[in-house]
Amino acid sequence: MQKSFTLIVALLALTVSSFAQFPCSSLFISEYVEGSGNNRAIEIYNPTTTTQDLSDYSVGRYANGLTTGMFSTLAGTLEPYDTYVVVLDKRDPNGTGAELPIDAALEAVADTFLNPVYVASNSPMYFNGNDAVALRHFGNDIDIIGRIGEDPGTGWFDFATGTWSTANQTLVRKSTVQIGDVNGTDVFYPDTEWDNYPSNTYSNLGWHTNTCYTPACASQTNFANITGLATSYNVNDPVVTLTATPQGGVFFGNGVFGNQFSPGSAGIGTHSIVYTIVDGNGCVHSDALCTTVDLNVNIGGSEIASTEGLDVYPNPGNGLFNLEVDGFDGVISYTVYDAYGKEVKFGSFVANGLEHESIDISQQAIGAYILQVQTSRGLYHEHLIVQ
Ligand SMILES: [Ca+2]
Ligand SMILES: [Ca+2]
Ligand SMILES: [Ca+2]
Ligand SMILES: [Ca+2]
Repeated sequence: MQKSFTLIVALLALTVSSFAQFPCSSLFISEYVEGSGNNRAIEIYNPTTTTQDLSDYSVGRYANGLTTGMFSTLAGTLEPYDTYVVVLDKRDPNGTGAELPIDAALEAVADTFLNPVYVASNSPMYFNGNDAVALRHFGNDIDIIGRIGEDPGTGWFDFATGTWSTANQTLVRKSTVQIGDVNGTDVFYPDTEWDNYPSNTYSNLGWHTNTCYTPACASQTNFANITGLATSYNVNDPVVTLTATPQGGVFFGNGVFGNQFSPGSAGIGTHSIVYTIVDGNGCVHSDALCTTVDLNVNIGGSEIASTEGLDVYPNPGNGLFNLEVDGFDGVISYTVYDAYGKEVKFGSFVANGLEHESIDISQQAIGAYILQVQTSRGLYHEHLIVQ
């Protein structure tokens, strides 16, 4: 009992201390600009599905190894998967020395400007490489660049090569990072979560690529298309190679083997051929086309316009069909083909008024057949179903 109570308390403590620190659940810093002169920017990214009230957030720094920070509260809102670019407010074109204006390209991509006047005790955006920079939510650090309480000299250098750092660089958060670095006291290597760009690079500001974002699958209609399928085939036609865009999906349907469609294997009838592909976001896309496979009938004569006076019953049946002809004269011949175009029955008789002819294909397999009747008035076709 005591043990389980302790466990529950420990679990509760763990839950409280890591509140809101789940992937894709909190804002984080997606870009950091520490350039020449006064060129400074922090880009914030919203990886969540809801609009965030930026007045709950602040940005700032722990200067030169200090453990007390200075922060500026933000304002406005930030839409899901959007960015907010905070830039140091030095825009006076006549400024020189410490008042040097920021580059025009940086000014152009700002969503807000902060700290126009340097005040030693309150200058959050005046970081210069050796200051831990942080994003706060309700006064709590939720993402920290650098190490609070440590002055690294120039800046924190990358572990892999030791050739770049938090000074005179633009750092872009790797797209796979889905949560801020909430631990501001451990060793910091920028290359763990950041890619580096030359000093005064601004072209990545105002947007961020991140794996928290998955586009709605429904927004991608007409993504998959079957391109290599005719609307009709004869049953004796050769195998067809199916094609579709984009490549990499799979085909399904009667007569489909891999990317090959065999009209003969599909058999007589209408078949739905489906192409399915999964895109890079895990969205499933499909395209379906119908194709009809028919018998390749080469006997002359035109189809009888009206089937009045011709009937076959019972159909579907057990293989014993009655062909009824009424009002026809002369020789009537009939042929039954199976689904692969093979003749399985032939017969003929002389009609004189009302006639009944028995057609027996009960020895054939269950399936679909085609009955072709040749009369003095033309041809008549009907599907026979043996079940
Ligand atoms: Ca500093
Ligand atoms: Ca600098
Ligand atoms: Ca850290
Ligand atoms: Ca960016």
